[in-house]
Amino acid sequence: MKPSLPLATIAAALCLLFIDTPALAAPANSPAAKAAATAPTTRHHELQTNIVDGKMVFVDAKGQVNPVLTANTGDTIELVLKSGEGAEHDLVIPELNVASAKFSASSGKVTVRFKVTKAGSFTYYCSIPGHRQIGMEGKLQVSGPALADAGATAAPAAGHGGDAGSAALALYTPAPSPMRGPDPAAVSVAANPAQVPVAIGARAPQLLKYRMETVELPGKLDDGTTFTYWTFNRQVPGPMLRARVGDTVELTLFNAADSKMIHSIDLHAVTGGHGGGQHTQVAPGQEKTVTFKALNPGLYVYHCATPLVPQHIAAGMYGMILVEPEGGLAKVDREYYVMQGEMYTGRPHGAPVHQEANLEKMANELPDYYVFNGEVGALSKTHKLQAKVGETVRIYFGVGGPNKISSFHIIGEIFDKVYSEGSISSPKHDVQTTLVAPGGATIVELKVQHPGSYLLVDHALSRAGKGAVGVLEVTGDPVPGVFHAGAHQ
Ligand SMILES: [Cu+2]
Repeated sequence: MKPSLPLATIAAALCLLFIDTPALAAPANSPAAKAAATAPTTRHHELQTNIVDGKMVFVDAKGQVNPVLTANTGDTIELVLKSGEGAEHDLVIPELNVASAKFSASSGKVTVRFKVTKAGSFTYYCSIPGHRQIGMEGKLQVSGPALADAGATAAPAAGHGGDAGSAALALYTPAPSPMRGPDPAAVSVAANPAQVPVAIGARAPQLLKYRMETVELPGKLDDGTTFTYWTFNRQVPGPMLRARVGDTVELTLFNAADSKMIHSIDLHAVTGGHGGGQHTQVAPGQEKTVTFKALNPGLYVYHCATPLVPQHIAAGMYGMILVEPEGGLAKVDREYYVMQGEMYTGRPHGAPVHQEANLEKMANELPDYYVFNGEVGALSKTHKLQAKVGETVRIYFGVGGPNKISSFHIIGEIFDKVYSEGSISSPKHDVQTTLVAPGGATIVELKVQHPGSYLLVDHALSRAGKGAVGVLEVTGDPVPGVFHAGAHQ
């Protein structure tokens, strides 16, 4: 998929977070006259991908980062490509209609070979979304006259490389993802909203150690529809973390060995280091650790911060950390953990297929699905919220996004307290609907006073039809006078 201009612009802006120095090496100098006199030859280059100074780059056999490749018209160029850190990449030169096969730790080396027939300066880069913007690009300088027989700008040379998984020239046309049926291996990734860590209470600050794993896996998006989720701990949202103000948190992020992508974590509760994103860019099979002090109480979103960031978020990479104030929060009868996100898929909502992420729709903010806890039905079928009449329920509610604001509402209930924007200091009282920003959170509390099925929705109600519905099931006897159907008795 070739990023659209707005997408590339966003990605480039995000990459400013990570890139401190220009990615390109010094330009080559190949005098045209000398080049023209050189007989055509085959130029062999080995390029290995890696992460250098927080950037993704190509490195040649001499250790040169994003080397300038040189050739003369008529030469054949053979590129042997290997994923040094294990993540999936490719190499394309759209101006020359050159594209390698994708390569990763599991594919081994691939080879792309082509003949150059046109002089000029051409850009090679990785076409995996976000990778070019975070550093994976370099130049191919071709000297000499254009060849008279140049029909195409590149032509396949005879024979292919002998490496495992080798691939020859392919025209650069972004391949539409093939339609395939729902993945039979898909599992539910929906986080159980009742899995909330125990309250901190009144203890003194201490050191907490958390370990999380990023996992890419096929999950059930809806009945008969699956999707390749990218997750923290195989669930959406990722696990809720809980600390108190003043705690020191040591967080280790391990990226599963079979991941195709680099992943990371940016926690909005963290001061410094891009919230952790700067120092947790983790290649498949690796792990990285950051340590931070929880300086401010509140409810905070965390998310993957690897380009293309909205793509990683839309695939499920978000969660929340609660930082309790000194002395803890007031006791309630039940606590729940709910997050909203939107998803952009290649096929329409409800298609009985394995859905692929659609980055054009993401750039245009036109989601096909809105979900609570990762999948359609997560909170209306798989894990309903439960309470009994007379109990006080607290919901930790956040929006992963990546793009859409939620107008969070429970049909037939009123929030007795809302800690807007996750700020614990001073709640609002008696609220019907509360806005929650992407990358933002809120805490709502309600005492349930009448039995029934209460629907959790985003009150932008078209989104209910796209999946954003949950259920709070309240059991028990009605309180006289609160509500009954029919006339006053
Ligand atoms: Cu990620």
